[in-house]
Amino acid sequence: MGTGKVRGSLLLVTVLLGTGGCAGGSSPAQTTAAIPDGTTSPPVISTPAITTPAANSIAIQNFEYGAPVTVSPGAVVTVTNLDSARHTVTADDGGTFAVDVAGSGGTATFTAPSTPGSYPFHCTYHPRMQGMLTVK
Ligand SMILES: [Cu+2]
Repeated sequence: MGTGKVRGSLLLVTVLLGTGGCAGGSSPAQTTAAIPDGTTSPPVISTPAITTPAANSIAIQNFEYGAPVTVSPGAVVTVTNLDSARHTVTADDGGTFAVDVAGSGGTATFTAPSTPGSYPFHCTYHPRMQGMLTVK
């Protein structure tokens, strides 16, 4: 216990001396370290809606229909024509569905068959254009 008291006195002296020495005003700059307390933005894991090809849609580009499209029975399918040329989406059977889509971003919609199955289609202007609509 006795030693503790002595230590305390010495400490007091040291502090006093230190204070006197700093009379010049050149006190060590208090490094006000910006403590990232509360400023740390929590990792926002907001999954940005991955823009998969819009559901129930067919995009025509470069005289191609793109990947086969699968839709629900009776779904409304939107066709977008990114070519400058006009195209159609015409069911090979001729009557299930058929839309004419203006070029340069034209769009059209048709209703998918209500019966599940695979419905190949083509473009009446460019018969080599072949696509596939799957209903299930
Ligand atoms: Cu075409």
